[in-house]
Amino acid sequence: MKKLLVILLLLLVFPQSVLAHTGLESSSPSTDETLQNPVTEITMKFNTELQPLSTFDVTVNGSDKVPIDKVTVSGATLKGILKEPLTKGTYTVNWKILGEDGHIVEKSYSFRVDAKIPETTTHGQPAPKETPAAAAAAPDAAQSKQAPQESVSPSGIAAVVGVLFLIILGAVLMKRRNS
Ligand SMILES: [Cu+2]
Repeated sequence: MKKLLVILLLLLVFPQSVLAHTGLESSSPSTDETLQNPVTEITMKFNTELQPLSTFDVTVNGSDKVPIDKVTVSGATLKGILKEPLTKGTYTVNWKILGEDGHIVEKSYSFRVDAKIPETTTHGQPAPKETPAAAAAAPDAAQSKQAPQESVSPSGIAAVVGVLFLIILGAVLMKRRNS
């Protein structure tokens, strides 16, 4: 009984261990970014470590899935290499991660790519090469901060209700024993 009360007390003192889920901190490409260069990989940084089953997929213009070669999880980073570079369209990254606390969190964000694809059918003439200046000007790999958009999930509410129930149950049992 004493042990149970200690656990309940700890849950009350550190409620964030029950309520705070893992969330996306930054990504490359970032949310709503428009890129002028083809995108070859997607990297997401989260605010806690991720568990191995975490993954994501990418859709283009709200429908077709884009093939991803490999998704890797390393610490708090989720990274995927695309089979073919993304060149034109609105891409949506749908991530589904297993956080440090064992909760599944799933959300999505979008970015746009409007890359100039070199012409290859100009009668033997080589395609115009991109100048280094143009390449440097592209806002590639920007790690921009995002406002946390996390909401309390039903599992978080269930955890709080469960804890409250246990406290009331504990109090009732204690009272019975004392009387
Ligand atoms: Cu959680």
